Amino acid sequence: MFTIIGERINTTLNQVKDAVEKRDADYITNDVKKQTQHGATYIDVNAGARIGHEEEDIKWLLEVVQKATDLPLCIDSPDPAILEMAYDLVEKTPMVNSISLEKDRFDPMVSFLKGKECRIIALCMDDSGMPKSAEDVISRAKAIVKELENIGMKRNDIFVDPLIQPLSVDGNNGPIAMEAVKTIMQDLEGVHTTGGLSNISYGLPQRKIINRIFLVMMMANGFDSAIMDPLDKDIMAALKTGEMIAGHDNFCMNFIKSVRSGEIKA
Ligand code: THG
Repeated sequence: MFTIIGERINTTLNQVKDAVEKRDADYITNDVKKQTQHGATYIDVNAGARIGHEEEDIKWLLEVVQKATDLPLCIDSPDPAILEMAYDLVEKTPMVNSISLEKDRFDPMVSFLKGKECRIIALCMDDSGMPKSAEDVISRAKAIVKELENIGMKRNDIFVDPLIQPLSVDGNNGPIAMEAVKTIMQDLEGVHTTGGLSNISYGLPQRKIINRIFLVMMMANGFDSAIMDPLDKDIMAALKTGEMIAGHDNFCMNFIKSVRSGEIKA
């Protein structure tokens, strides 16, 4: 089954930032309830945008979000200390977003993850910077999965993020992501792949159609999770249709159900 990580509780979004600043629990509760109703698997929680306030903001958010949903959370921060603190505040086994091969991130993350029950997003990033080719992504994916297996993590709990980069920066960023995902899913059997879908369309007009077509093309290469907006009806329709065409919808029941409920309407 495709894993939908609902991206909307993120203080880079102005309305979320305002709500967090004002401690407006109703706004957050309402948004989380909607993401839950629309089929999110995890709710991503990122409080990184108010510099100097991440710790107090994420504490408050985790409490409010968990009151609003039974879904597990995806705790999202570049700071290992924040992730470690957040881990202790969640009730359900979380997705931890994220670890990378960058030394000052990798070492503290490994010591905190050892023996912990969780799922993990592994970024294909190391100290030499962003990957420049599919081969770069694939070699980092293999290296980080090996390290995570060494500390006892199961492939089924590892979500490799190939680091989707904008087409507006390099026209090859689509093919790089697709080729990397295809090889990762073949060569590292059992892992998942995920990533921030909307990165692909950064700097271009009409971003939604780009994100939507990109999602289905990635799915054709084995992509089985995304950090995305579950309230975007069109992308959710594309996802369900893609799942059916990829052979992941027994007797097309999910598709038919979504048509009957009005969620999918061409
Ligand atoms: N990989 C991993 N984690 C991530 C990312 C990733 N976490 C953060 C981010 N990238 C994914 N989350 C979001 C959250 C919201 C939006 C995009 C990605 C979003 N963006 C609109 C935009 O880009 O135009 C903002 C528009 C608005 O203000 O509403 O909604 O890649 N592991």
